[in-house]
Amino acid sequence: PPRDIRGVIVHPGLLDRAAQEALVRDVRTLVEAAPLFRPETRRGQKMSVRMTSAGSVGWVSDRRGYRYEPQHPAGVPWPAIPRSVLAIWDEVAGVDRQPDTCLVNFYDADAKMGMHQDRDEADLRWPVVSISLGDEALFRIGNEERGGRTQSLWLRSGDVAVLGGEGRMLHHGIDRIRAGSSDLLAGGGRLNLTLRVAGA
Ligand code: MD3
Ligand code: FE
Repeated sequence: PPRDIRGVIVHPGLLDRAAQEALVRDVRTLVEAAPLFRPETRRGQKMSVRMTSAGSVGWVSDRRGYRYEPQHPAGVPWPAIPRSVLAIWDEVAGVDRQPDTCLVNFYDADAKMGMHQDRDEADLRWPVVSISLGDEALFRIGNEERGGRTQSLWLRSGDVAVLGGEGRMLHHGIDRIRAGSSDLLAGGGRLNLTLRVAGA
């Protein structure tokens, strides 16, 4: 059954092994068209997570800041969001609107993501759907304001989270990956796919 952690709805093991393998194949094809890159923060620090996107726009970050752009940094359009990924949105998002972007995050054994809010989308009322594949990740959920108490939980391969309503504006991050905890990805690591409505 789904778990509700302060408005963050987690569906543990929603995706079976075959569905996870199919997603990994589709993401591999996507990454061939739009290679993973390491974004830089506004302060010029390379992030440890490697990223790319699919959809009509994709998330980029550099010294000019965080934003959605219609092209990969290499100057090519982002590939389409795979049908396999859109089908998961349709199953869990609960809204009559399709996402226009899918962010692909790849974590190697040492990657992490600091606490942040997702607020680069034009309308913050649309939910975000997150799909975890590969190694387990220690996910931390905070508050709408910075600081305060936090709750941690492990996200495992095949888990799907829906961040909507009360959960949408909470600070959150990935403290660490449990390297070697999954054999889904050859070479190890973790993939996280986040589907969003970025445009107006
Ligand atoms: C809670 N990614 O890409 S996904 C991100 O596992 C991001 O790669 C993490 O945070 C990852 O922005 C966490 C789960 C998630 C995504 C969006 C959220 C949790 C969220 C938005 C609001 C609250
Ligand atoms: Fe986020």
